[in-house]
Amino acid sequence: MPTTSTQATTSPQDAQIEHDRIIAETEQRLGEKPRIVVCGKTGAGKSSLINALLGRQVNRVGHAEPTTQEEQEEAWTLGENSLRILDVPGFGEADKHQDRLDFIFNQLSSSHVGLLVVGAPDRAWEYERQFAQSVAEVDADFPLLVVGNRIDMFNPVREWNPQTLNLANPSTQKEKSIVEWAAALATACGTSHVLLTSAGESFEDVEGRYGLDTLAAAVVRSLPAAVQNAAARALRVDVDKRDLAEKVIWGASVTAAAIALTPIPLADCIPLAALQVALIIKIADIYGKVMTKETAFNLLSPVAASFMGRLALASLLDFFPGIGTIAGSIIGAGIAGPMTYAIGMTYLEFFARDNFKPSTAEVREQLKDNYRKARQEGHKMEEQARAQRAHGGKL
Ligand SMILES: Nc1nc2c(ncn2[C@@H]2O[C@H](COP(=O)(O)OP(=O)(O)OP(=O)(O)O)[C@@H](O)[C@H]2O)c(=O)[nH]1
Ligand SMILES: [Mg+2]
Repeated sequence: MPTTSTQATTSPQDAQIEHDRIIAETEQRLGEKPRIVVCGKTGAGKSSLINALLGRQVNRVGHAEPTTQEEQEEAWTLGENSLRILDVPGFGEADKHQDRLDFIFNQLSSSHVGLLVVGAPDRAWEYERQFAQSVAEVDADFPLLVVGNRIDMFNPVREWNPQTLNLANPSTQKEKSIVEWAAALATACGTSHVLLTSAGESFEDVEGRYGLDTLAAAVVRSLPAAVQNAAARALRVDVDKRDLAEKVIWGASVTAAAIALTPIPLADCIPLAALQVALIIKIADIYGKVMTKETAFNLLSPVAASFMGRLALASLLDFFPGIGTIAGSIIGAGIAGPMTYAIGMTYLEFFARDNFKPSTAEVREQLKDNYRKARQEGHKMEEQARAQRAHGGKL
């Protein structure tokens, strides 16, 4: 029976429409233009490749010595939309290697796709292997595309015709060398596929360029994965922030319990209020907001203000059952700890949702709920406060 090919044939126009759609959707979902960071050893041809992709000579290209010394971001127009592409100084120079890596790893969190450019016919891939491995360790799903550049440099060097190059069915010595090199490089970098390019001997060498459209298409195809990864990353950051905020709140609550180990009359609760103001400022800081003492203090109203005797004590008693009577109100460790904890958790919930100005009604509702939960931890806070005091821990 004759077999029919089921392979879809996509016209260049359809491919372009699809790319436009993916890029536009990515930008919308990320809330910013996708950013591609181009990394690799010095001399691999990163700057040359960017110039060729952009069709503009934006980056300085070197000859013998390391060239790019500072990062440079450019707009990369692809069809109707554009991406951002970042050139960074190369790694691999003994005295600067670690600094360069640190810089690149700092850029990863604000980038969406990485290109690891490797210059052919080099086979010393230890730096690249380590780099790809470290990226996977830092962010397992970060899309890192490995690009084998300068493939025109395989022997015989003069025999370079990008138009007739056939890497699907290699027959010439050059084609076979390229394919064998790419397979070994893929293994070294722990990837299944290497994109092969030639940026040309110089910017003017337009005829010598190879693989740039395929590279651009691969970058576009990696964008949906980049969106997913960015979302997962944001979630991880949120979890990290919450973890940190909860630790800070717990620490402040134990300190509050320690302050009140010798029960204090309500009227003398200034140290507690100060501690809670500091706590609010710290939680806001974790969520990226600079808050003044005044704002934090106002936020604590009506709760903190109650401590200072500014509001009716009745409202405080309403919030925190167990304080005692209005006349003889004193705050002990079993109250001060949970109270602080409830205040911290209440503002954490607001700040995590970007609400830095909750209304009094909102605060009251949350606070009551959180205080009920916090009281169950009151004993633990008091125990830790006593242990802290016994060990001479500072308040
Ligand atoms: N023949 C050939 N030469 C290339 C190719 N790509 C880059 N080169 C040459 O390789 C040298 C280094 O290129 P750059 O683009 O400066 O390399 P880089 O990776 O940006 O290097 P640093 O900025 O030092 O990190 C230059 O002489 C380029 O002309 C290529 O595909 N083929
Ligand atoms: Mg460069």
